[in-house]
Amino acid sequence: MFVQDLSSRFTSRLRSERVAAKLGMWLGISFTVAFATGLFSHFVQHPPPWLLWPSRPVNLYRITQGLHVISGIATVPLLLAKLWTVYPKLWQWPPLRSVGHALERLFVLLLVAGALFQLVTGLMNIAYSYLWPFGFIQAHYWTAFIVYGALIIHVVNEWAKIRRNAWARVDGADRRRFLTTVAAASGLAALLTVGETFAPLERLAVLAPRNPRIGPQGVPVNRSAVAAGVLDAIRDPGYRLVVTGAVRTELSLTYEELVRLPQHTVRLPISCVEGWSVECEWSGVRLRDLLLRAGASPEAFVTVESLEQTGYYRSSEVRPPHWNDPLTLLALTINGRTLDADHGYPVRLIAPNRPGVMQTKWVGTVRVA
Ligand SMILES: Nc1nc2c(c(=O)[nH]1)N[C@H]1C(S)=C(S)[C@@H](COP(=O)(O)O)O[C@H]1N2
Ligand SMILES: [Mo]
Repeated sequence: MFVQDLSSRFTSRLRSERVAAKLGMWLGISFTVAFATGLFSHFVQHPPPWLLWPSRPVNLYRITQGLHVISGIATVPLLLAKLWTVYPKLWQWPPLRSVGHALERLFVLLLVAGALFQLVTGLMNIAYSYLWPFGFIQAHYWTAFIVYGALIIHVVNEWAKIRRNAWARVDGADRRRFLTTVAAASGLAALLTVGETFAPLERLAVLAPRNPRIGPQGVPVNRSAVAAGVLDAIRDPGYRLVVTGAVRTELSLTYEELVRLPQHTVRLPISCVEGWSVECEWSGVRLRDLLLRAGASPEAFVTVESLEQTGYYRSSEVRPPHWNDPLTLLALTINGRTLDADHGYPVRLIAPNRPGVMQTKWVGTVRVA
């Protein structure tokens, strides 16, 4: 019986093994950057008990997380081009030649499905549309291992083709033009987003969901005081900042007492995990000064708790390298003005080299473990 291999019906001259290999190499780089920076972000937010991240360099997390989101965005044109280049293979005949071939195709399927899932849900996440019924963070984390594992298997399986093609010149001006166009689209996507974290290019950030200058006091906000349900608690004249737990002397300070303590000024960024970041000038009380005054051990683990009653980010852990750092403040002002309710009035944590989600707002309690 004659069976036609349908994959031969696709005749675009732009498709070639070498074009596919080049795109694959670029994707290998962007996926590696995204995977490495993603793992870093995960272990900064969920460190095992023995892991003490340094508080310097001040901008490290800002850079790695900016790279994470921007490499994801730059991947979109690369992945679409790669899928267009190789999709005739979907119709190859016979579809499964052997057990080995079946497994190979299964891993390619996992790779493609997983990569599309990461990009689509990742883009929806940075656009603040949480339309799916599962937890983004868990799904994004575990799918990353599936995708990266399938990628390694794919590279091993295709190694002969990669060696043959990846460093060789692409033949044909039309194919080279195609690759240049894809690279330009990828670079443009990155360029139109990078301004959400790199201030000099802020005006180009038309693809960025957050403009780093728009918000109360010129700084964006993810969770407002109204959304967090803290308006009554932060206006309560009975407000006290309490330092408690494993301390020699518990402290309970009114807002006026905090204002009268020695104030320090620092320049530190808010680096949201969703990619935007903005540097501000903060002033307030050093967390270290309060903890040492309360008699906490310099090795103690500390938790900063918000007046917010529920919500994922109502508290965060501050380990010794961070709270001993003189730059770590319980801030009372932002850019020279009393904190807006949305930025954490009366008191918010600000520390160097730390994700935005761990810069707790509306702080009521500092608990020493
Ligand atoms: N209590 C509390 N603090 C919080 C949050 C929150 O939801 N609750 N959101 C965090 C997130 S995700 C970020 S990016 C920063 C943003 O700070 P800003 O609103 O002052 O820009 O606050 C963090 N602090
Ligand atoms: Mo954030």
